[in-house]
Amino acid sequence: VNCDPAALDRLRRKPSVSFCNADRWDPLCSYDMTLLGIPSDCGMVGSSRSTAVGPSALRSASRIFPSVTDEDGSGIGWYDYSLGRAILPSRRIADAGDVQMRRYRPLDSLEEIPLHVRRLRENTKLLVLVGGDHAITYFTAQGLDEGLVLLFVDAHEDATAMAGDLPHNGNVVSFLEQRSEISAILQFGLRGLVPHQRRQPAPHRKILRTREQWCEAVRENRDRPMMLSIDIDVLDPVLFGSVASPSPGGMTPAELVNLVVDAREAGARIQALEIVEFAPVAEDGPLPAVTLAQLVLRLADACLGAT
Ligand SMILES: [Mn+2]
Repeated sequence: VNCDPAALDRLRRKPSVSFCNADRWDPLCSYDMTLLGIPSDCGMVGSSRSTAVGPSALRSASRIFPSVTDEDGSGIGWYDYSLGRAILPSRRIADAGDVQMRRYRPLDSLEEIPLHVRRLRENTKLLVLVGGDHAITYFTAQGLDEGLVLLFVDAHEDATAMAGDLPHNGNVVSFLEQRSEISAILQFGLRGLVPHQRRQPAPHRKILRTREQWCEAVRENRDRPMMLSIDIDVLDPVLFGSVASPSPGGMTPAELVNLVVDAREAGARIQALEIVEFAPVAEDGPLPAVTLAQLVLRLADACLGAT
């Protein structure tokens, strides 16, 4: 894997449409938020859908929310009627394109992910990573700071037994549990039924069932760097069905935003917001991608907090 920054920058695919029409990422500028697409489906098991189209579907839908820039280069943000206030006001947003997935050498592409994450964090407060299947978390987390706390919001535990050298979207948490640079894994949103003999979590992995437990666990870890990994199947599939493994029940988009607001108010310093498992197919129509585009803006606002 080539570590030269300029060579790494050339490896990212430049999309024809950027997220919300934002500027292309430039190493000489600084940003509040940079979006990176990771169109991997290497870790998908048991679904005919693919997460490889996630970033491009999101970008296309986001065109109806164009970002507008002031004379000084900062964004003017968006007014959110449902919140009754501006979101992402004065925030500088960039789109860094997609990690290039090489079909014949997928492992090379996956192993480059931490390098891209480190590179983009040099001039970015909040990195927004759009997958891709949930196995990418194994690689994105390696690009963040030592002692990382992983906030893992998902309908599923993703902790089945490890098999082989690389994670898939059903066992990525088992692999993440083994990484010494991750100090805690806090899971929220689990639902549904599995066979009763599930593995016990490692001592540093906590399954949180209530908002109070969530806030308390975030508060205990507030001095550590954090990454928020959201499996979009945590939403109710009636409201958002473009996922590989829908599970009945689940959150509304507004509840998900409020969960992140709670985390920030409990002191979370979120370095990266990751959204995975978006797997649209043509018959879903355009609505899920529009829902997700709005949600990405609201979640990023919740992570960054007041200007
Ligand atoms: Mn997952």
